[in-house]
Amino acid sequence: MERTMIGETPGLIGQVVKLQGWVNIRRDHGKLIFIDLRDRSGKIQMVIIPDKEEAHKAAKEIRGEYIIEVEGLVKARPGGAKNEKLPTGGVEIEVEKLNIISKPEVELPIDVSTEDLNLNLDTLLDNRTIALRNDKIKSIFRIYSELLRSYAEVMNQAGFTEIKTPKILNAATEGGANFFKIKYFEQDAFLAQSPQFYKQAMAGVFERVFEIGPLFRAEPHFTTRHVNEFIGLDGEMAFVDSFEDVMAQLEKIMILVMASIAKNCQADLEKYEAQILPVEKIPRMKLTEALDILDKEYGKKMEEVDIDAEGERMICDWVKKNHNCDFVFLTHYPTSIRPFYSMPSADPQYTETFDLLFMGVEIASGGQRIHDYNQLVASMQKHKLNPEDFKHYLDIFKYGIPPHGGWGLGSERIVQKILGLGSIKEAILFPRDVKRLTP
Ligand code: AMO
Repeated sequence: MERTMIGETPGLIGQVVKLQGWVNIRRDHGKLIFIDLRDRSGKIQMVIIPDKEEAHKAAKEIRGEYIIEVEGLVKARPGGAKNEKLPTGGVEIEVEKLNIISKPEVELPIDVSTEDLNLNLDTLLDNRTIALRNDKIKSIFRIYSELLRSYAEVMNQAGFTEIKTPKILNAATEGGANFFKIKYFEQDAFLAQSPQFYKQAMAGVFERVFEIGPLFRAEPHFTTRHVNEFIGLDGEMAFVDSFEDVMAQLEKIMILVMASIAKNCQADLEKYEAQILPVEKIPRMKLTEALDILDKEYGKKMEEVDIDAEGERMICDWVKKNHNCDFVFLTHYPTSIRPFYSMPSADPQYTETFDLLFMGVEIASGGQRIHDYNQLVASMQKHKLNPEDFKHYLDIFKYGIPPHGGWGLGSERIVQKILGLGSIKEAILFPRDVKRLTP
């Protein structure tokens, strides 16, 4: 007999089916044994009556997280679907045969059958492969999967070619000190902080490219929004008139991605009581305007033209109140705090760059890039970088490239914020932080 998925059972009343999955929980009522079984499509109640002697004997042995196979009759459940939120709440399985496929050797350290695990972050991450079996936690990664899927889909539709670029590099891409240096045979190498150079090079080949890939930052921070390995959703596009074109494109992408998640992950979002506000237009303001708002409305003064995590939260709060939007673009960051490849504005103290904030946190940075060879060499020198170290990158410009720009989006922060998770690490299967290299 072929395997049936639990989600299909409501349409199969009166038929005998074979199911395989995990035992969520077993409950005994007198001689009747009830088992909640789950597979990738859902969860269902099964009943084992004493008359089915062999199945009943096997069922008595069963505990939570046993992996079993059953054959049984799909029956309309007394009381119907109204007691249960599950789509399968209206049916149950009267088990005829039951086999144990695999079972835990030892007692599980945590009970994953409860709705909320209520564990502290370290316990949750230390027992990751087990905790991930919990329904509510699995929802995080179904939403994450939809984010990746829909990002790729909308980027393809917008004419972007998907690329994969190397993560072991001969130079640090983003400057600063937050790179990992590794031993690479006889020489030193760096783990990619971003696909910046390669995506720019490929914008000069395919016009529009995107990459979904791992990025590494040696940030010694213990915050709720930093990890040392994350997945970037990068985009780069050629023939832009200004960085406004880049923002307009990213705005379209975010509108479509958020709509996809809202549409395709309803049940998963509900578990977190998360609501996705439809996006139509993302407000834009200069960083200096944002700083004025912080000063006037929140009494917060920044010493330099820059914004910190608290300021980002406040600006998002202000935008939400005044524009009913969870997103905002802050633009024109000072040259001194942007990477050397950023296109300067007419006033060269500032750059044609932006950050995209979402529900209180920066989720993307981007802008127009310098595409003129001599201007780029001069900018490197200003940033105290040695052009000799960037020979291959500079070749892109030496041989000519159209005006271009792009963005880097942090995928995990998006999911963290949609679901209101306390830490970005909850949105990563196996997060890497300053102290954590396992599991
Ligand atoms: P930036 O350094 O701002 O820009 O990174 C882009 C986005 O990546 C995410 N991010 C992180 N997420 C989790 N943990 C971290 N430690 C971390 N660091 C960054 C954030 C951030 O907005 N090359 C440019 C992008 C570009 O201009 O195209 C860059 O890397 O969501």
